Amino acid sequence: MYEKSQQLFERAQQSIPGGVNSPVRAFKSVGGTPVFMQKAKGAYLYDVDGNRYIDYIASWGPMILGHAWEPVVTAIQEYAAYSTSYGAPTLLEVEMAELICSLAPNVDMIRMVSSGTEACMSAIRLARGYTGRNKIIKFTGHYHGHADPFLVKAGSGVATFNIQTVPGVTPGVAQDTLTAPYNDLDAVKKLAAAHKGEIAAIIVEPVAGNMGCILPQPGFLEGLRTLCDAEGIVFILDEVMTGFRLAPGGAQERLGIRADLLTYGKVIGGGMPVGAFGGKKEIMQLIAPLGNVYQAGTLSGNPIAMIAGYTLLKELKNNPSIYRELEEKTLYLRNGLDKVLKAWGQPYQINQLGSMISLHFSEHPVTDFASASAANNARFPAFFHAMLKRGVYLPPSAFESWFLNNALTYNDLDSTITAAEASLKDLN
Ligand code: KE4
Repeated sequence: MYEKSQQLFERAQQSIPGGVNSPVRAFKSVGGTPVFMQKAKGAYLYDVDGNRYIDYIASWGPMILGHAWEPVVTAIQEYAAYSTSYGAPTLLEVEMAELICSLAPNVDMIRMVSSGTEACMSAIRLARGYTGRNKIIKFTGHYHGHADPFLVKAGSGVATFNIQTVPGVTPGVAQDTLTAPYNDLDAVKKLAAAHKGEIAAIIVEPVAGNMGCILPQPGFLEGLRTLCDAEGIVFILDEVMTGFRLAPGGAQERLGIRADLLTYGKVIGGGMPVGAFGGKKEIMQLIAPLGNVYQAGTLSGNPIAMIAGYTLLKELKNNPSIYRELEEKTLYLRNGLDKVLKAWGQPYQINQLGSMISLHFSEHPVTDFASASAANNARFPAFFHAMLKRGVYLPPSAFESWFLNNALTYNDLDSTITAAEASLKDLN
């Protein structure tokens, strides 16, 4: 079933650390061999052994309309012929910036970069430059990319591999990263009081997606907003996952919250390497060459990445019914899973908002990293592989959100629910 993937994985490990270019792909926490993909179309992935999978990773978020969505493919093909990079400003970058600003009401200015990590690290530097303060607050289990300041109690692969302290992150850096449990406003207030006048920014995933999908408790984000206003702290929403996925205006629109700075990635590039950070002009104007907070990138605003992202975002803006369709499909999946899990009879939780969803083998609600970690995560690998062999490709970790794409049909969802019912029996 996976012979060619196994051969390729053996070969890949000779020249690539762990055989992958990003740790979460290695199947390390679920065991077995990562399947190597050959191609994909719509909601389906095809691996090198010819197996077909219904995809619930969507490249960790970007493929919101499904793989190889025709208009993006055509746009890339056309623009590649003009050159794949200039290193000079282009009209496309202006159009992309204007489009994003039209979708996020409090984004006056935006700077394009090439990954979510770059977006988040730049936003933190900017907040420090703007406030003249050094410390940041992040939340346990949240993941903002692999820049040093964020690799303190981080989520995603850092949580998956249970890396308590990442070698190479110096104490000098780590000391400026304060952490609090997600959804614990009192803990944040205590940190702010203990470090009065020292905190440059609070950065948060408005809907957490890197410890499974975990929703903000009512009042939590609003409480952070109020605290930031009171203490002169820059409020940063990391919308790399939620941006343009939960609504055209992302989590800000969906949850009715406003940040000072936003970071974006994933959907914004339509599958190409794109990130961005933006927000209030008063802050953004400190970014070089306007101001002295230096940030740069050879391929920032790359024309191929821009046209891919622009084509996708334009579709999402012009057809917001996509979000209702996506949510209806996700609720259908959620209800179907609920039914088979109830019949299975063991403890579980399903967390979901919009087209983000996750399953936790937990007796108690999963509201933060501690409760996500306390789940019976030893069950997840068996469930993952049971689903994989039935043609359903889930994120290979209990500490990740699933992402639906709008190419999924209700037949695909029914097949997924049926596969889950059979897979749960394998767990008994
Ligand atoms: P990238 O540098 O991977 O483009 O983005 C970093 C990032 C920042 N903020 C949030 C909320 C994120 O979820 C991410 C990246 N997400 C992971 C998936 N959990 C990317 C997958 C991977 O690491 O391969």
